[in-house]
Order: sequence, then structure tokens, then C-alpha cells
Amino acid sequence: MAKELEEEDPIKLAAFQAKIDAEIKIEPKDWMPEKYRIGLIRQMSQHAHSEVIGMQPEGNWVSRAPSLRAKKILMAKIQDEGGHGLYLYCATETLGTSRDEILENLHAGKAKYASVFNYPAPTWADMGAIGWLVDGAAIVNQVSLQKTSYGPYSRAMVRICKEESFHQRQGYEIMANMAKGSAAQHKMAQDALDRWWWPSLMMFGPHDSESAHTSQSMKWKIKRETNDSLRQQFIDKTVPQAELIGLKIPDDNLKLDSETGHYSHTDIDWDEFWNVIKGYGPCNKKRLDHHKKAHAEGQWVREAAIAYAKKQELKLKTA
Ligand code: FAQ
Repeated sequence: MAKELEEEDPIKLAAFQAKIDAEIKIEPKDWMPEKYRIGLIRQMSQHAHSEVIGMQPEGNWVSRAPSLRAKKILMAKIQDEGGHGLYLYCATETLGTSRDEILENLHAGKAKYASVFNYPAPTWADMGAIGWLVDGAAIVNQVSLQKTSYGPYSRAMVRICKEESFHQRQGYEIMANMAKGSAAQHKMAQDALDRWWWPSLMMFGPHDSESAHTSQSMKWKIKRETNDSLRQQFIDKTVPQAELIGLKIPDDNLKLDSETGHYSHTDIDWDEFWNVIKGYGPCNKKRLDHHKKAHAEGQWVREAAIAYAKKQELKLKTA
């Protein structure tokens, strides 16, 4: 259990807050309140799980990509997502947890991953929508996390953002090409946009007023912007992109306020959001079962890698 903040040494706590306020990064060996450590493990491990589980909807399309070029790009993107998961798992381990523990929490349903990956990807246009919208939403969030207060998380984000922007562009390219293709292709692109729009908006989490962690996370600069503010940035940036390629965002209430420069919109179906979070989305079971199976099948690879590393270590010691 995380120590209550009142139980922390007030002098250390004040010095910690002063460091945060002065924009000095917190590094693994620095003193930190237990709640900061636990909160970071929670957010970072869930972020890592999202990257890894997020490989599944796209992985399903590698063998069915419509050209060799499309297949190569998709494979590179999926490989990047796996790499992001690995940076983030390593960064999380600097907080004193282990990879085994992090994965046990995922498999036991204690740790979440982004709700958006619990939706199916039935057509090639879904590859476009995932890149354009899901990566697009992920970037908006991750750009702000580049300035998060925990050093290893912040540095991982800088690298990840560079790759995510390529992902967003490859998705937008697929959508743009399909939107200007045949009537059937245009329809397929519109259908994918219709299905991925709302789950993408849900990626930013509940409204600020309903968000359990935002207030403390903002104080400690784990999060640099709130859920609603990031969601609004994403909407404002994405609506003109849809218009440019002749697709329609599935929300009849979208309206640009010329004074604020922001779009007003219909509220999210929060029942659907919480339902997916609780494990009842269309693909929750499938995604988790697949991860468990792949993890079990990879056991021999982990054992072989550890045995090899031990052998090399012994060689170095006896050399
Ligand atoms: N899905 O109090 P808050 C990607 C949970 S990377 C599932 O607002 P917080 C790359 C939340 O965990 C995408 N759960 O929480 C890619 C908490 O539950 P807990 C992942 C959600 O942490 C692209 C509870 O609800 N990015 O996509 C969601 O302050 C394409 C209360 O919520 C990150 O993880 C949700 N959407 O704010 C890969 C970014 N929203 O933990 C492949 C880092 C909320 O108490 C293909 N994370 N919950 O049990 C964050 O910025 C934050 O953690 C938020 C949530 C904004 C996700």
C-alpha cells in the first residue's frame, strides 16, 4: 500500500515539491514520496501495456496488406510500438518494480491498457484510422508527457514522439488515398472513421471532474495537461484534417467557436467507456488471452536469453 502523504517526512516532501516546481527532473535514486512512485508505476506500466497490446489489431493485417510497400510500413510501425513498450517497461523498472510483477498485474486484470485497443479492426481502412486517430491522440498526450517530472519517463517520451509522428502520417496517408479512391473505398474509410472516432476521444480518459488521479498528477507534474484539455487539442487539430480529405466526423454537433478557436461537440458515451474499462468491450477477452498465450509461448526465449547472459557474465569474470 502506498504511504499516505501525511505520513511522509514534511521536510523531504517540501524539498521534493520545490524541485518539481523548479522543473528539475526526478531521477531513479532521488528521494520521492511513495505515492509518486506508485502513481508512476501505475501510469507508466499501463502506458507500456497499451503499446504492446496495441500491436494486436494491426498485427492481424500484416499478411493482408494491399501492397508490399504497405506491408513494410505496417511491419515497421508495429515493431516501433513493441519497442515503445520495451522502453517504457525499462523506465518503469527504474522505480523498483520488476517486469514479472508488471506483467502479472496485466494478466490478473489489475493493470489497465488503453480502452481503444478493445475494438475490432475488420478492414484495411482501420489501419488508416488507427494510425491517423489513435496515434494522433497518443501523440497529443505524449508530447505533453515529454515534460513529465520523472526523468526516465520524460526521455522515453522524447524518443517515442519522434516515431509516433511517422505513424500518424502513415495512417493519414492510407485514409487520404482511400477517401479519394472508388466509392467503395471512400465508404470503407468513412466507416472506419465512424467506428474509431469515439474510442479515440475516450483515450484521453474521463472528464477532469471525474478523473481520480489528475489533480495530484498535475501537482507533481507527472501529467502536464488535463484529460479534457488534451482531448480538446486533439479534436481541434483533427477536424480540419478530416475535412481536407473529404471525410465527415461522426458528430452532428461539432461547431467551431470563432472566438475561442475550439470545436464544441457531443459528449462521449461514458457508459460505453466504463464498460470497456471494466473488461466488457468487444475484444477485451481476446486481447488479454492472446497476450497471455504469447507470453507463455515466449517462456523458452526468456530462459535462453537469461542463460546466455549468465554464460557471458561468467566468461567475463573468468577471463
Ligand atoms: N483506457 O484518473 P484518470 C498508444 C483509467 S499509447 C483505459 O483520468 P490518469 C500507442 C485510468 O488508468 C496510448 N483506462 O487516470 C499506440 C484510471 O484507472 P486506474 C496509451 C483508462 O492516469 C498507437 C481511471 O481510468 N497512452 O496508443 C483510460 O490520470 C497505435 C481513472 O482515470 C498512455 O497511456 C483509457 N482510455 O489519466 C500503439 C499515456 N482513461 O489506473 C499501437 C499515458 C482512463 O486508477 C497503435 N497515460 N483510464 O486503475 C496517461 O496520460 C493517463 O494515464 C491517462 C489517464 C490520460 C490515460
